[in-house]
Amino acid sequence: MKTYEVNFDGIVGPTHNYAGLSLGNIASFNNAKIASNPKEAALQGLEKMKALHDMGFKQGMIAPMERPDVTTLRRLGFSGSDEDVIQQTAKNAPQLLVAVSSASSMWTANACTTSASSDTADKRVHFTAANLSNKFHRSIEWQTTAQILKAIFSNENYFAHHQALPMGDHFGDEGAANFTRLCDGYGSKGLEFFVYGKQAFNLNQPAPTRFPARQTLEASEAIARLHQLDLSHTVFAQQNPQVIDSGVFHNDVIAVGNQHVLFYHELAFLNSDEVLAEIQSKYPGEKALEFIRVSSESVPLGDAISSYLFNSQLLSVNENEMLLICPGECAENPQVSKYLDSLIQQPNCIKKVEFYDVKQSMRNGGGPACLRQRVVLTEEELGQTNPRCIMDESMYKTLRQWVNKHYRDKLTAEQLADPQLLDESRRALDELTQLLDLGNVYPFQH
Ligand code: SUG
Repeated sequence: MKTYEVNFDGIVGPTHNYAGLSLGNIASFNNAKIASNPKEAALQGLEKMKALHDMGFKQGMIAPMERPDVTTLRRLGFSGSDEDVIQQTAKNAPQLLVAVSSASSMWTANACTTSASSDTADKRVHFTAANLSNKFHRSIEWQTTAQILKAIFSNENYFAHHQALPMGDHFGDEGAANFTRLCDGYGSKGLEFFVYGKQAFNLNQPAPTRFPARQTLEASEAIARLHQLDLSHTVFAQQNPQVIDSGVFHNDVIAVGNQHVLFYHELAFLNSDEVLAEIQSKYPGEKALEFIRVSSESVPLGDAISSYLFNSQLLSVNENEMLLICPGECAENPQVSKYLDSLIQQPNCIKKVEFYDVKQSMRNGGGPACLRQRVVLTEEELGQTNPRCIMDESMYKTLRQWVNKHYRDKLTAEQLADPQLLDESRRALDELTQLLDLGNVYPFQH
């Protein structure tokens, strides 16, 4: 049966802003407090989705969160009308208002980990919403994320949904940003490649010292158990602590894989040779794996991080050719651009590179690959997926109009206290749930 890799991109929410909330994410810190343009951010996201759809890829979308998150503010002791809650928070805890207003759910690579049905024992597609417990502003995403995932993939005969892992540092889970599936074809059995930042229960192991390790080995192991993955085809590898301390807060900032290809920076993994040998020996496919290693000499680590070269989408155009969708910043960086020119001349599968402008997202440390969750679906599973959440020409036009109608083109931290923003945002999301046929997934709808 035909099997697809469907990219589900996050629709950027109406409160997209720059708040410097993510320690260890250099772009988030560097751009803290500049004014954002939510309308432009959402349109940039839609353009990328539409471009992939036009190239013949299956493209889906995931709705944003209700923000500011008044429910969380109430849990933290603020009371009165919704307007009162926001005003009190703005006055007494402005940093908290900023955090509960983040549109960070747009980076759906972190929404969950997804396993393909050809890799799970019960032959269902499995989803675990990520607890994102390392960052407060992201730890409040998972409940709504889980609801939205259930509204897209509702048939339990095909789809299994798990609760997020327990909150706290020991089971810090950042979803598919630290997970790669390697396979001959999307429908074949795959190799599960989990990358973690530290071991939480074993403090004698290497770990970053400057910036946090957001994914633990223990979390990755729990996901593998929940998703009933075959451990003989599963690899758990440690990210190089040095790169985390340099600003590589997720593995997808330093490596990307697709089918039988792994494109990675030579500093990405601890004990790289052993990791690659284990992948090689556990690979269930028949194709020869292609490890495309990028040296520090070709692309220094700093350039890889600032350009987000590895946060690109690697897509199969046909049996033998792949396309790399890079952020525009890669074209602007002379060293990276030179490297990409040479990459497509080398004897490997990557034959074409295209650049997309996702600057609004990039300023918060989110490139093309952060903006999408990959879901491998057979034709039959795709037939069971909420059709309104799959992009087509008419949905693209509808969503563009929806963004143009509801979104502001400038937002600063001070404006987050404007009670009208909450109303605007709720009106927009209420309409969106109808457009995407999601039912009532937001607290304000209950
Ligand atoms: O979690 N940035 C996100 C970026 C996530 C990128 N995702 C992947 N690499 N898959 C984060 O650090 C910044 C928000 C702010 O500072 O306003 C933020 O949350």
